[in-house]
Amino acid sequence: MCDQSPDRRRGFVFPGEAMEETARVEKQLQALEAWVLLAIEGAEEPEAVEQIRIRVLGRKGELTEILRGLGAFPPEIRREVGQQANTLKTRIEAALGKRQQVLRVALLEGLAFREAIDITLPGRPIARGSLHPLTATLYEIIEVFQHLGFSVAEGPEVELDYYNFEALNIPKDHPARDMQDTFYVTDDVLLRTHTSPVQIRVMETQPPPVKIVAPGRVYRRDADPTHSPMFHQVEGLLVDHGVSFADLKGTLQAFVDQFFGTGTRVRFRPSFFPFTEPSAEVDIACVMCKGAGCRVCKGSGFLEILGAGMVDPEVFRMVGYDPEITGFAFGLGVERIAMLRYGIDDIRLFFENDLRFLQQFPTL
Ligand code: 2NM
Repeated sequence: MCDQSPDRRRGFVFPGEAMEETARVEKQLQALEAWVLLAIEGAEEPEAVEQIRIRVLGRKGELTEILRGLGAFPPEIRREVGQQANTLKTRIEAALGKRQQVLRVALLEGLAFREAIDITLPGRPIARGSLHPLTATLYEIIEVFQHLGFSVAEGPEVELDYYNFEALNIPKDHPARDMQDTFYVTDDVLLRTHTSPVQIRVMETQPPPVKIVAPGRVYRRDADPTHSPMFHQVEGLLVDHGVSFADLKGTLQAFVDQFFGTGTRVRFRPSFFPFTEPSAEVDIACVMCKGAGCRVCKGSGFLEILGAGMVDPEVFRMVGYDPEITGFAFGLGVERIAMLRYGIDDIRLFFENDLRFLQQFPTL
């Protein structure tokens, strides 16, 4: 660009050469115009448009150089040719801007087309999870007792022998302590076989009155269609002055009415537990046959649902309570109640996580 003529290198055009030089620059401008506008129209990418802009209008661009060279012309010619050059520059800038805009719009339209979402299509259904039947049963049991004024207490599943047995007045030679029934970790550490140790821990740390339920996992060495080595219990404890067996009966009847339906008959049978005296096993009229006798209740018309009794004064003495205090306690198995409620005959179905089983409880 700089060697168009020896004179321009000197930065000066003599008046005698002006006509000739003007013609030369005008030709350059025409040549430029001829290809630039076509090139801009033909540019298919924003980047290509930018390349043209740099080549023509950049710091060392063709038109930039021409405009710079005009400084060497006498003023009246400079004005004439300069105007032509500036007009071309304006047209090129306009063409560049317009082409960039067209390409941008095309880009966005292409994007909008490719990424278009058909909002008229029906939505894909969202697979909805549901509560495990055991979880739902456990929550419902807890909720009923909460409405009766019981608070929820929890404790460790790995327990000391002391809390699981000793403090519950279960002597060393009691059958419940056999290796057959209990998972031992060490000589005095085990997996709790019931949630009673939670109640012992609560009584150790707070004075009467106590009114709690202790839900949770418990462990026993047992496995058949109605026994699982891990299962769930809810145990209840109420301690206060002047608590009677009538309070226990009323509380359990209220629970049964709420959970199994008002008017469900309840039957107390004498029983034995080391930690309660007197003790009872509690039956309800069979949920299947309403007491007539059927396969579920094995003809008896009744189903055993829990154990209960008046807390033995020996237990109160062990936790440091005045043995004159009174209280009742009860314990129920969540799996057993869920099996009765849903007519399930094998406890292992709860733990296999077979969707064909679980999906039969969709609204829980
Ligand atoms: C049962 C039956 C009867 C019971 C006793 C206690 C405690 F800690 F107060 F001594 N907690 N749970 C109890 C009483 C549990 O389960 C069948």
